[in-house]
Amino acid sequence: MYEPCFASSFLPSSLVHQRPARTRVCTVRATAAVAAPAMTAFRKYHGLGNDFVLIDNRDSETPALGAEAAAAVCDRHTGVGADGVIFMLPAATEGSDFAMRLFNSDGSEPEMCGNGIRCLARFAADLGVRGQAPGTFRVDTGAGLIVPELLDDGTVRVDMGEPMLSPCYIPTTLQCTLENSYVAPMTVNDRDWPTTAVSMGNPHAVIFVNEEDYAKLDRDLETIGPEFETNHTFPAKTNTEFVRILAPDRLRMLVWERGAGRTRACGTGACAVVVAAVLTEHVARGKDVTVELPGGDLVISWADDDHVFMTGPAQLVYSGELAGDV
Ligand code: ZDP
Repeated sequence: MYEPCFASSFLPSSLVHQRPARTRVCTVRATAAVAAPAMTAFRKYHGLGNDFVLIDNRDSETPALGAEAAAAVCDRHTGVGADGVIFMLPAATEGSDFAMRLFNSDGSEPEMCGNGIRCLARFAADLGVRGQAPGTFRVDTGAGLIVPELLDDGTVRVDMGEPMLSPCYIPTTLQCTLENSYVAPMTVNDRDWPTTAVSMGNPHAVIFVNEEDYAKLDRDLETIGPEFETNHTFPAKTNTEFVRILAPDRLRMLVWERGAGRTRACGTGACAVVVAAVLTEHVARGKDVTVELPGGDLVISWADDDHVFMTGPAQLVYSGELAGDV
């Protein structure tokens, strides 16, 4: 387990010679580092089994790992094993506390990550980072400013901002617009799937299915998932959620993530699912909806001010150091 020399610095001492801005380091470890390969301190967290390697990168605008190294870290046999790697970067806009960037497990870079930002908020709190408002962080992301709040019960509630429904912004060529009741067919494996496209900063294709199709999709997800992910109607690829309506306030979803495949949970996906369910009049606007994911439940509401709120857990798994040659 990694132990920093000083509580004020989360940097591994082996990196200090490259990062003079943070100075107070015990001599022995700094000397030893000259011969050792560069090590990068990390902590691993998960939100409902959607797991991430988190790196404190506030001393540089450039992520400590490139896309290829991040993908290697995510490998479950030769790396740490994760669905993505998340970097806490210096604030990018006035009034924010820090910025988030992440790589999916295949090395692609998404705009946002719902489970990941809950983990990032927990990570920041665990490192002693203080937001400008107590218990709340203002985070710059590729989807704009996102605001997670640490609740007393240990869960994290996130203001995920407003969904985007305009096809050109999602981006999709499917005309899931008001004129079409927000549903358009996506053809995959010779079948037309009624799809609602929603962006939570990142693209989502939401498909409501019956119990029988849900079970079959679950069995076949590894083969059919990539067909949705790379469908030509989503030029930036897409995350895909298959959803069953269990009750007006309870949905169950299965997810195939862009760049990460089958995951146990997807926060932006759960938000997109509730937005799609409101648009298609399956659930009510402004009410808490429980979304059952393979890894557990998230509570989502699409509030009257258009912002989507997501509440769920984020847990520390362990701390460590990445070897320089991962
Ligand atoms: O948009 C994408 O490429 C997603 N794979 C990003 C990750 C989304 C995530 N699962 C979430 O919780 O929102 C982390």
